[in-house]
Amino acid sequence: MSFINNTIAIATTAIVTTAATAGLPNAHTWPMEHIMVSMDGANNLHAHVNADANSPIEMLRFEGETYDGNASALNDMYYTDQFGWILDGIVNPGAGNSIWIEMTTQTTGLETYEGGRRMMIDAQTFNPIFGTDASSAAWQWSGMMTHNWYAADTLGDYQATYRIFVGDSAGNAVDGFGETSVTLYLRAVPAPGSLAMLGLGSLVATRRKRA
Ligand SMILES: [Cu+2]
Repeated sequence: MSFINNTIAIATTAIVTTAATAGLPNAHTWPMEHIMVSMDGANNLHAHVNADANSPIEMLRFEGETYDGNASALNDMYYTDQFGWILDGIVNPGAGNSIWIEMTTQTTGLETYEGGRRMMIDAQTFNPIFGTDASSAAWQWSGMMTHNWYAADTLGDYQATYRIFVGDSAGNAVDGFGETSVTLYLRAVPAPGSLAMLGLGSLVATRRKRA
């Protein structure tokens, strides 16, 4: 696995929107919110994200949409792929090792499914990760920009805290590297048009009753 500085690549792809693919969720309604993972000269990892408890990333439900295959886990859920893991600068975990991200605590009801590059949603696995559906709490990160899918079926605030460390191929922490942690904040919110839609629905129902 090679870890390279992909900051320049991100700058050029950030302005490109994704194309909707039939049967898959659509990411193009949100800007990216990157979790920047870096390594200093003493081999200590660092992570930075701008979204905090006061500015959580919103999860939205898209009424009437259904998704195919593993992506069907997002059906009728509030979801987002806005958060993306990205390397910042040169990160060298050593031959055979990689960066592992382990969910240590999270709000009950928060689910995560594996994503990838937003330009290639049809290549994403949508496998449950970070403990969702009894999956491992630890996820081996490729080092490439990865936008995982966060989902919940209930309105409200959610958060998840992750341990970020250098591990071998089996996920065992490797000596000589300093680990770090980061907390992501999310909020499941009603869609902007949902109240108007409710109003329209009740109007139609009233008319039917009178007919
Ligand atoms: Cu991104």
